[in-house]
Amino acid sequence: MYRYEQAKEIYAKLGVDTEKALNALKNVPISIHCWQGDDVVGFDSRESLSGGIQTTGNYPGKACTPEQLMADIDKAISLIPGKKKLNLHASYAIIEEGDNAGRNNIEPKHFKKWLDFAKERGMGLDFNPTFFAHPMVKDNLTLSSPDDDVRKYWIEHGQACIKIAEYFANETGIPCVMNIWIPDGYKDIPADRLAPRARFKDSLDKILSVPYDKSKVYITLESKVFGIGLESYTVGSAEFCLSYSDYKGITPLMDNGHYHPTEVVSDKISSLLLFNEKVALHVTRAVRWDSDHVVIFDDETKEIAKEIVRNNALDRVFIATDYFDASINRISAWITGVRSVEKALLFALLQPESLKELQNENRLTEVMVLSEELKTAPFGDVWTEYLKRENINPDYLTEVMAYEKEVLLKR
Ligand code: RNT
Ligand code: ZN
Repeated sequence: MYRYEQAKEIYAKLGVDTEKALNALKNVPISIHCWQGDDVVGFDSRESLSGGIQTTGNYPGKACTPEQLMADIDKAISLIPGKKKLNLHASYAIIEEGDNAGRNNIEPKHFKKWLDFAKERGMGLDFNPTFFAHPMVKDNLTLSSPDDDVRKYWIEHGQACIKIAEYFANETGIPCVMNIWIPDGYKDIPADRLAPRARFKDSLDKILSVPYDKSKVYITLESKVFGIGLESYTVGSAEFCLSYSDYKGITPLMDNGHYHPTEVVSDKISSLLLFNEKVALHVTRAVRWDSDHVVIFDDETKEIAKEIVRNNALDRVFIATDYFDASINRISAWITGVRSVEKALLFALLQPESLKELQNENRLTEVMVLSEELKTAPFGDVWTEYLKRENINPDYLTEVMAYEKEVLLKR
C-alpha cells in the first residue's frame, strides 16, 4: 500500500485527520526574508552591516544586484511548498542612477520592481524600515539618539516606510506587516537608561502619527535583549516593546534569538495571544547567542508551531523567517529554513486535540507517552505527500547544486 495511505490510518488511530492537517498547512502564509540571499547587504548604502548583527562566512555566489537576488528568490521559492509572502527591508530599494533619494525620503516608486516581482508570483509583501548599516546611525543610536537631526532623519524614514507598506498592501490586495526594529543600545553599563527609551517612545509616536489603514498595514515592534557591541543595554527591550505595543495598539513581534538563552518564545506566545489581536514572530535559530543560524526542524521550532496550532491561532500569528548564513549555499539555507518552519507546523497539526483534555484530567503520564509516541509516527510520509500535492521536488539539494554550478559560481 502507498505509504501515505498507511500513515493516514496510523494517524487516524491516534485521533488525527491527516487530510485536515494538509489542507490547513497549505494556506498558512510564511513571510520569507529577502536578506538571506545577500548577507543582509541591500542595495542602497555602501556601509557594511552594523547594528550588532553579523553574517559570517564567504560562500561563493552571493546576490549582488536586484536581478540576481530576484533570480535566487525564484530558485528558492520554486522549492518551497505552501503559501508565501516576501519580506523586504528598506535597504533593498532600487534607486536609479542620478536619483538622490535617501532613506528619509524613499518612495513607493523605489519598490515598484519588487511589487511587480511579488504580484507576478501571487505573493504578498511585508516590509521593514532599515535602521542600521547607514551613516546616519550615530554612536549606535537612531530613533533614541540625543542628536535631534539623527532622530529626525530616522523618524522620516519610519514615516516614509509606512507609505510604502500601504502601497504594497493596496497594490497586492494583501495586508502588509511593517516591522520596526532598532539596534540602539550601549556596550557597557549606561548612566541613563530612561532618556534613550523616552526618546525612542517619542520617535515612535511621531512615526505612528502618519495616518494609515490599520486593516491593511500591521505595524509590529521587535524587541531584543542584546547585540554585538551592545551587550549591556538595548533601548528596545522586551518590556519596552510589549508596553509600547499595548499602549499604541500595534502588534508585538518576538524573534526567538532575542531573549536570554534559557528563555523560550514558545512559552510566551499564549500570553501574548490573550492580550493581542495579532502576534508576530521572527523564526530563527540562536546558537549560544543571537547567531541567526538557519532554522532546522528542532524541538523549539516544533514547540513554537505547537503553540500557534493548538491555540487555534494560525490566522492571528504573522510568521516570518529571519536568519542569515553565509557559510553554506545561501539558497539551500533559505529552503531548509522555510521548509523547517512548514515541517514544524505540519508536525503540530498532526497532534491530537485530546492532549488538552488529558491535561485537564491530570492524566499527565498519558500526555507524556502519547507525545513521545507521536515523535516516531510516520510524519515523513505525510510531509512527502504534502510536497507531492504542492508539486515540489523533495530533492532540493540536487537542484540547488546544479544552480550553484550554472549560476552562482559564474558570478
Ligand atoms: C536583528 C533583528 C532584525 C534583523 C532584520 C534584518 O537582531 O532580528 O529582525 O535580523 O531586520
Ligand atoms: Zn528579527
